[in-house]
Amino acid sequence: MNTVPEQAVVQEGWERATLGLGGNIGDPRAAMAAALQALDGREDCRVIAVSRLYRTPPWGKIDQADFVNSCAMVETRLSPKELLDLCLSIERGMKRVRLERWGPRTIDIDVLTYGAFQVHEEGLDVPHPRMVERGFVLMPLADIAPDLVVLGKTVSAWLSQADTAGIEVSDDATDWWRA
Ligand code: PH2
Ligand code: MG
Ligand code: MG
Repeated sequence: MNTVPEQAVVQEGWERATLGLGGNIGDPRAAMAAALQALDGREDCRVIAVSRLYRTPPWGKIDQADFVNSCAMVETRLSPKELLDLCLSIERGMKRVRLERWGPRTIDIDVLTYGAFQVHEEGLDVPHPRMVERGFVLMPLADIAPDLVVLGKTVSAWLSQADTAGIEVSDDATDWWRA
C-alpha cells in the first residue's frame, strides 16, 4: 500500500490535499485516470498517492448503476478554491454528464481535505461535509491516509463506524491511473 509516511514534510508554499473521485457512466476508471494524469502533469500540483479502485453501491439515490470510486492525495500550490476550480474544469473537459443531484455521472472529483484547514465559502466546504459518513469515500481514503484527522477523528476511526456493505476492491493495484 502506498500510505504516505507521516514524517514526510510538505514543501514551503505547498499543501497536501485529498480528493475523492467517482463515476458510474461510461468508463469511470479511464475518466479518473485521465483526471489524475491531468492533475499530475501540472507544475502547481502533483499526485503523491492513489488508492485502489473500488466498486461501490450507489449512495443517496439507489436506483442507478454501481459506482467506481477512488481517492488521491495531491500536493499543490493552489488555494482550496483554485484546486476546486481546477477539478471542476477537468470534469467539464471530460464532458461530465450529470443529470441530477446524487444521480449518475461520468466523473466527479471532490476536494475532501486541504491541509488541516476548514474552508466554508460559496460552493466550497472543506472538509467535505458528508465524507465522514460515506464508506465509498472512507474505504479508499483509508488506503492512503488512515491516520489523517478529519473533523476530530482519524479516517480509520470514521471508517470503523461507516456502512461499507457491498463495497469491493475492484483493482488491487495503485498504479491503475498511470498511462
Ligand atoms: N457520489 C454521489 C452520490 N452517490 N454513490 C457512490 N457509491 N459513489 C459516489 O461517488 C457517489 C454516490 C454524489 O457525488
Ligand atoms: Mg461527490
Ligand atoms: Mg462533486
